[in-house]
Amino acid sequence: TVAEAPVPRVGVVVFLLRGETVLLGRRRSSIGASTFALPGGHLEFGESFEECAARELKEETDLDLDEIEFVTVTNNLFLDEPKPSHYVTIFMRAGLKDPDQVPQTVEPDKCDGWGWYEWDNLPEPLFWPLEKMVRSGFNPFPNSN
Ligand code: 8DG
Ligand code: MG
Ligand code: MG
Repeated sequence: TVAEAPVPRVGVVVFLLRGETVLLGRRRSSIGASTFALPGGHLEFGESFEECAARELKEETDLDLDEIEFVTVTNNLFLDEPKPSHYVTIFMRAGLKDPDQVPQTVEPDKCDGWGWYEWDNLPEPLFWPLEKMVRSGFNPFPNSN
């Protein structure tokens, strides 16, 4: 079979905020393996950003989201990867429907586990699209910019 021409894909990821903290997990996926990243995944045909965010969070953490809203978008080229990729990444923000809900590692093949981190004490290394935003001074907490 002939390899298909690569195309840009859409990723939807979530700044899930709880008090002063944000949810991050260490990736096991090929792109960004062993770096800390936001939960999220690929936009499916016909989905809204909010629907994708809620679905991916449920699939990856079993958490239920509340007050999901769009924050920003970035264009990310992963051309040096074994399988070169291009993602338009949609960053959403949300809270927990139930603040006592605990994130589960539903996909241990894709993520080592989830943790809550303070924005000024983030783990390293961060997945570089997120690292780039942090370095530019971006802050996901409302009323902080
Ligand atoms: P799926 O099969 O569940 O749909 O996808 P996934 O396996 O969960 O996809 P993913 O890699 O977690 O997310 C899709 C892409 O989004 C990822 O390959 C690159 C882009 N992306 C960023 N930043 C981040 C981030 O902080 N977290 C996640 N999960 N993806 C990100 O550019
Ligand atoms: Mg996923
Ligand atoms: Mg994912």
